[in-house]
Amino acid sequence: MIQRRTLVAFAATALLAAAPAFAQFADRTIKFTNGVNEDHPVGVGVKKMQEILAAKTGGKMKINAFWGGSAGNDLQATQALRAGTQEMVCTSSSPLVGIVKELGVFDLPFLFANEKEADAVLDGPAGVYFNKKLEEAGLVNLAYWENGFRNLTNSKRPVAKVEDFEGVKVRVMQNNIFLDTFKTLGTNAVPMAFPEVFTALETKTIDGQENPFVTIETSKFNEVQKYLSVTRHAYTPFLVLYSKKLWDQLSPQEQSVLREAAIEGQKVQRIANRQLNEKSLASLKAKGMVVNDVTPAEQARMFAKVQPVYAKNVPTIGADAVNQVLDALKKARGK
Ligand code: TK8
Repeated sequence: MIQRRTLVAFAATALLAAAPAFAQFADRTIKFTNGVNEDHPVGVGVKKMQEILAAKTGGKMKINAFWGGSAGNDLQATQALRAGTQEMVCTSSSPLVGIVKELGVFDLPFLFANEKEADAVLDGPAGVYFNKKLEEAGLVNLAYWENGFRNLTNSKRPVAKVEDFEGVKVRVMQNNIFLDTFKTLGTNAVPMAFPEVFTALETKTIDGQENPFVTIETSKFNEVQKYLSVTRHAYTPFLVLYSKKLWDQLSPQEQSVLREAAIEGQKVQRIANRQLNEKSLASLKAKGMVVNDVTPAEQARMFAKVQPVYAKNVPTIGADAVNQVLDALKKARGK
């Protein structure tokens, strides 16, 4: 009996060995562009994806990653995905509102209080809802990764209360809601693509910008910015997008390995990002930035001041999308 079983197992192994290895996978080099630099935790996520692809496809599927906006900005890359001339991009949701207006909900100021709330929204039915909208626009979202809570930096003056925003020239993402928010707060807001920000700060074309600590540090904005304000005014997720046109040409096995890789990448990326967040703040201080905390009372005043941004933009985003997120938030807050 034991002998027969052993024989059957032996035959099965022999059969597997005889089949051409990894036949379900084609040789593919996937172009994956990033605005952030490779030392951002997105680099940890991409590396994880590369390892999984190497192991599960016998090295047939590879990711060729580009960093620091060296292969164009996120909006250009996203359009290339839609046209089917590039496979992947990791982008903030914000520059994409012209393509999927519903994503604007993530741009509403002071919407999320912490990462737990963001995860609850993105990893639940609301996340699926936005994925569907993206897919209708020719974009397959493999996973939500993290940039983090955004904070203001500038070279003009310490910003700790509402009045301090007045007249500071701040770069915002190419996004109407951010433009509206920063105008409403009193700044002179200028939309600009991310790869142009460092030089614009260096040449004083603009006074400031806003991004999470980790992105501020890995993009070296501290070299050209003096003041950092812990405003935490928005959490705009990273989307890990694949061109739908090119996705539809993949075999089901290729698709499932890519999905798995992006989700495994998400796990290590989020952990790395959260571990680095406080370290980056300390390191930015050590490198000479003046850090201004924003008290909860001041944050509440900022929130009150930007209420018109909600009134003006919610109709454009659509009640459906806003309610998806608000419902998930209510649940996450236990209400
Ligand atoms: C990285 C961008 C960037 C974003 C921005 O490509 O534009 O400020 O926060 O970090 O997605």
